[in-house]
Amino acid sequence: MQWKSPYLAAAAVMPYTASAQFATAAMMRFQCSRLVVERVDPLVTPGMVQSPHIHQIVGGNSFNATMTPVDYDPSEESTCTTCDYSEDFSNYWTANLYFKARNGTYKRVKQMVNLGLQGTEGMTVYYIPPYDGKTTVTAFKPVMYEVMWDTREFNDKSTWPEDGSQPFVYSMNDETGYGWHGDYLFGWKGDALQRGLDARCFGNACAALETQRPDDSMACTKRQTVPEDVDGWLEELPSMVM
Ligand SMILES: [Cu+2]
Repeated sequence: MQWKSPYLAAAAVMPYTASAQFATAAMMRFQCSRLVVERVDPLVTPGMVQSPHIHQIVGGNSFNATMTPVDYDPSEESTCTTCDYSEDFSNYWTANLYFKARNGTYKRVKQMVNLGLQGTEGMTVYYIPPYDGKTTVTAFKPVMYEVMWDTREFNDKSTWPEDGSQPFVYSMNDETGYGWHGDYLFGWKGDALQRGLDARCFGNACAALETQRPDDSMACTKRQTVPEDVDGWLEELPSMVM
């Protein structure tokens, strides 16, 4: 991965360079703000608190370590969601990015909100409507997401490693960038997603779907299962404290 300053971007299935096209393509594109930052992963390490590394999670507030797919319905269990589309109680989560300073301490790099959207950290979620019989279709999965990091706080190169190497590391202690990953647990209420796709909803507001104001989505948060500092300078990556 190439590290770009002042912003870094990554998408679950798309390269960074494709993201500009998403902003104008006919697809659902919406903000889901930060719900919580914690070491929980109900798919990779179900029931485990804490999981081996830390994620930022967005979406429905019923997120927890034990969400058995199919049996557990986040749209029934949640009382709010951080997403613009208020019927989307899905959870989306991604590995966090850290800045590793010359003195060996770490600080989490905050995620930033995409062009035209409002929220707190989080990610941009995209859903692609079904083939309309006209446009060229490729083998995209219907959901993808994009995360951007605001690295401006770490622009001072005198704080970077002395050997000239780049200073960013993913929460799995991955300095190469190849290990970035995200996961997803479906939680749309009833047939809401199908309704939205059938109506060829576009952007983050659509007559076929219920939406909420950014103030409401940002007010939806969840306490960490195990409280720990995620914003200060850390001696070690949370992933390395086992
Ligand atoms: Cu992970």
